[in-house]
Amino acid sequence: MPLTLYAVSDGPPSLAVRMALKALDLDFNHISVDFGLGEHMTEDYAKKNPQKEIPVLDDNGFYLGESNAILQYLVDQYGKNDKLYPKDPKARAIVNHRLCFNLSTYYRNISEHVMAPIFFDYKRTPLSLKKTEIALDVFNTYLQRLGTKYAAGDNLTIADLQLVTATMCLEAINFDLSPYPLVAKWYETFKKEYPELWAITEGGMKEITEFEKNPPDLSHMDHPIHPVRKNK
Ligand SMILES: N[C@@H](CCC(=O)N[C@@H](CS)C(=O)NCC(=O)O)C(=O)O
Repeated sequence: MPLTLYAVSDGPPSLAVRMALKALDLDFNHISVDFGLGEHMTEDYAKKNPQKEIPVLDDNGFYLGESNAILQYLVDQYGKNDKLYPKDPKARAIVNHRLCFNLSTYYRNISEHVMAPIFFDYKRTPLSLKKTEIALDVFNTYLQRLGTKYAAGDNLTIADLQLVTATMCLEAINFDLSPYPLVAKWYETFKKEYPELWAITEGGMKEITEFEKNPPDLSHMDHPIHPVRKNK
């Protein structure tokens, strides 16, 4: 039985997993989860992922949430080689580090600044901007110190897939990356060298750009955490 991915079309973690499936040339059933309808908040969905988050991978009854874990599993289980997720301990440690950096800091801060105010009743604030700028500055420093073409080495790895989808959120709102020249260069290199992967993420970016202009109406949603914007 092929793999099944429960994904959302504009969600960076979902887009990173879809890029990995493409890079690994794996067939999969693509189940689009409707975030606006709260399809991920049902008890049935919680059987697949008690965190009620998207994406979820189903490999023949083996359910896995958390996009970093999914990416690691896909390469370990199905990769024809270990390029996307090297087995050498030091090379792997750098990939793991960048994945943790993305989850704890980079995407977390970008998401708070860019995504949360689009979907819910949050504002972009000087603090959310500052946290985003610090995250970008740190990423720029990592690129400078390692001195490689990609985030964890000279080859593309799963860390780049996550970091690219996070950076895409910034492009979606026309955020100026020029103060972070190595981030800007790395991002453009990825687009140029992996157009078939970028096309997947670009599709999500177009949706976010559209939502930035016309925020989605989620006023019907009863979200357990996020304040829902009430339409005027
Ligand atoms: N750490 C998780 C985050 C996944 C995540 O937050 N996904 C969003 C959609 S992009 C979600 O499901 N949010 C649930 C909600 O806000 O109700 C991962 O990397 O898979």
